[in-house]
Amino acid sequence: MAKFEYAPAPESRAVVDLAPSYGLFINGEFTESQGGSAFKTVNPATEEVLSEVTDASAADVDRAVVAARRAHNGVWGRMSGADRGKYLFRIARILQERAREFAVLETLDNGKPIKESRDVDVPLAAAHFFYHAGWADKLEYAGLGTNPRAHGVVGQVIPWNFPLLMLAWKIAPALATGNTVVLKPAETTPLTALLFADVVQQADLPPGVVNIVTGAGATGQAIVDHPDIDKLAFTGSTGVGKMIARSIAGTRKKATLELGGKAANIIFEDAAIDQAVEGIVNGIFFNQGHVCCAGSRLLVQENIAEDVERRLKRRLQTLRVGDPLDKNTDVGAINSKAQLSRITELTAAGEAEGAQRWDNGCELPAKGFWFRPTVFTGVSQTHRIAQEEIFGPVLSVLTFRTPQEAVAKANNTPYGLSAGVWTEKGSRILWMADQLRAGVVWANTFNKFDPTSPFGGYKESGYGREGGRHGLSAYVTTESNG
Ligand code: TAP
Repeated sequence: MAKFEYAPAPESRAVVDLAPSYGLFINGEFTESQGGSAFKTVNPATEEVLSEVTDASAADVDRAVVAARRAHNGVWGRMSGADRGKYLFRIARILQERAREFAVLETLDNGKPIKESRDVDVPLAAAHFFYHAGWADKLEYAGLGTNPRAHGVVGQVIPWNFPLLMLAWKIAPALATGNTVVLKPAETTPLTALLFADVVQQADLPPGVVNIVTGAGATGQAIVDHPDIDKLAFTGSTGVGKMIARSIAGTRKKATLELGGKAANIIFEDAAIDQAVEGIVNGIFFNQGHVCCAGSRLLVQENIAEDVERRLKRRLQTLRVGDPLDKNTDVGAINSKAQLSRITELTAAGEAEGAQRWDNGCELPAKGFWFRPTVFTGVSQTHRIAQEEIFGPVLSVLTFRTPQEAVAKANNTPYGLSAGVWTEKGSRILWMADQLRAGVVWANTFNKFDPTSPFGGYKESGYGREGGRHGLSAYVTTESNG
């Protein structure tokens, strides 16, 4: 099917003011590293170097933790909830005021389409601060237990797929509950976290309440291992999550782990097929499939499978893949060369194991990291592409005959983060939601996020929840939970 020709509609990047290099944000100001080195962060759509960023050493992490402890004991931990709330409201408003700057920078550093950073990442990040600002003076009435108190200093390590949004998921509840933070953004996407440091200054937050240390895995490990961290909040791969759990076993540190997923998006024969096709596209091609809760396994009822596949492939041929800054782009660049290699390796395994590979045949830019929207049919449950997280724009299609079989196949995964159900029958939605071992079950929609709604996984997708009252509870101790 032919696509409409659109003239290019690039968003201007003039709104972003990039420094050639960045230090670390410790105790309210940008400082030089002590013994660390530097690395470059690139635009994955062009391979252009955007800036040079500090690879923080263990000594830098220690300075950040000391600053956070001082800020917690001296100011933030003693401040009334109402006053903390004012700071969070201020941050939320500044994020809204500077929304375009954040959206363009996120797209440059991450490769995601501007329409997603503009309409999803940045508004949701602001919404998280607004939501948690509202809780700051009401914690005693949140049903968290008797006399909720902050842990103290929280170490936070986040991934590259939603850099600003994951920062908001971490920092907003931590600050609302009276904790101070040391946060490490991912190596390939540090820039919006550094711009957030600017927002922290603009909001006049007391020094040391938020500290941003950039770096790679070793910097994250230094945060995990630091003896004066009271709680850890990690989002990332299950492999690193397990290492963290091992590192802190036997210590007094609390932890929440938000890890990987291999969600089933389940389409019943009575579903509204065209709407379901949109839900499939949103489920796996949103954010290039770099989504922990992506609907990467399509389970479709056998008698409608051919029809769904035909309509899906036709729809995928209309997706625009290319310049992430173009407002018409649907699918942007893969975040890094390493991630592209992983997707390439896993899709090759899918073919080798006997699944049928199809892609939308679109033209790809000559420079940068790109992968065509891809669908595998004839997938069986033992295939690697049905078991392992690909974290790219790749859908594995399986079929089922009965609701029981759909549940058995959906739950046949080490993960349990999310699932989707498409049917016209309300009772079936409720039955499925009850049977599926997944932290979030969407019905007749997919990838919907809201700060009021707890998000998190079962099994190897981690433990703890983020968002809603359940997310707050991870950031406090009470007389009942110690
Ligand atoms: P990871 O490789 O696990 O990296 C996540 C973060 O941990 C990065 O900041 C990383 O630094 C850091 N890190 C690496 N090794 C570490 C160590 N030994 N100790 C402490 N920190 C360490 O994951 P990723 O590739 O960035 O993200 C993709 C994964 O995250 C996927 O599996 C996805 O499902 C999961 N994810 C889950 C969720 C939720 S909410 N469940 C949300 C988004 C992503 P570097 O950047 O230098 O590697």
